[in-house]
Amino acid sequence: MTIDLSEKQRIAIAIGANTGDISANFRITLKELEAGGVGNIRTSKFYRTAPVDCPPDSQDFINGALIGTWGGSPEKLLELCKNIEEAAGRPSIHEKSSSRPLDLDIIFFGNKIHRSENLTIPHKEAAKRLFVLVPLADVAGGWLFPGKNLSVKNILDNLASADRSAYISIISSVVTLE
Ligand code: PH2
Ligand code: MG
Ligand code: MG
Repeated sequence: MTIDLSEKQRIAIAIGANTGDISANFRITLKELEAGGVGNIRTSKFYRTAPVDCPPDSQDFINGALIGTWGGSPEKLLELCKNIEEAAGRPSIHEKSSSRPLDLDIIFFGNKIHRSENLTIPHKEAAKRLFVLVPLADVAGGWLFPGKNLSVKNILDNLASADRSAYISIISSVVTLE
């Protein structure tokens, strides 16, 4: 599918980290995204979440989500996110699910489905992960998942019923970042 870049897209990004100065890294991220061209940013609440499919002894994560607008290509947005991750101290080459001071995952790009060698949107795991869906529902609950006839909130509700205890644990772990 080609993407009309004459028009700004609504985008959604998941933000997460489990090492380093997470508050500082998230604060800097929001500034850098804005400086890099992301408009009208709105952020979710932030949640402490247990590591999912991570190496043993990984620390808890802080997870959130944000929405905004973007006038360039998905690849350019990915480049901006990768640059911000690297500036926060995450090596560009890393083991999958290794601990990280910052992870920025593009979840949605308008209602587009985008697949290239290094980028898949919607993010492959988004619809399966409570640590993505809970914060995403704060800012994009009604957003229809491209390729599915369900909103973020619908998918979250289904997953929350299937794993009630993990859901309760996340929603009762809202954190305040300085
Ligand atoms: N990210 C992962 C793997 N596991 N677990 C939590 N709780 N939060 C994350 O952001 C996370 C994870 C891969 O990116
Ligand atoms: Mg991730
Ligand atoms: Mg990532």
